[in-house]
Amino acid sequence: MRTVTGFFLVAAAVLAACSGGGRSGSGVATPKAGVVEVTAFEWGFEPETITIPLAESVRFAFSNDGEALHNLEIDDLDADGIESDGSGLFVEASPGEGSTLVFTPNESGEFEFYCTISGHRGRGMVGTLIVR
Ligand SMILES: [Cu+2]
Repeated sequence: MRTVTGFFLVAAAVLAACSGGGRSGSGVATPKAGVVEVTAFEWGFEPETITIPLAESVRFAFSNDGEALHNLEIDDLDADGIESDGSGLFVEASPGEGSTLVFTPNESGEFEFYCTISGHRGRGMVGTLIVR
C-alpha cells in the first residue's frame, strides 16, 4: 500500500512538473509518440500552447474535465487525414468524457484553437497551436 501511494505521489509530481503547474493554463506541450493530451475545463485548456511537427500525423486526446459541454476547434489550418467529431478540425466531449481528433498539418505557422460554445472563448477557452 505504501509503495502504491508513493508511486502516485511521484506520478503526480511528474505530471505537475510537465504541465507547468496544472490548472494555471500556461502549459506548453509537444506530442509524445504522436499524441497530445488536451484537457478542457471552466475556463480554459491545459496546455494552452501546443507545438506539433509539420506534415506528421498527430492525435489530440481531448478530455473534458469540466462541468459543461466543451469542444476544441482549430480554424484556418490546412490539414489532411482528418478524423474528427464534425467537419474540419473539431473535437467535442461531454463532462467527464473524452474524444479524439487526428490530423496531419500541411502548413506551418501559429493557429488559434478555442471552444465554440457561446461565451466560452471569451472566458478564456482559447489557446495557440504552433506547427513547425
Ligand atoms: Cu467550452
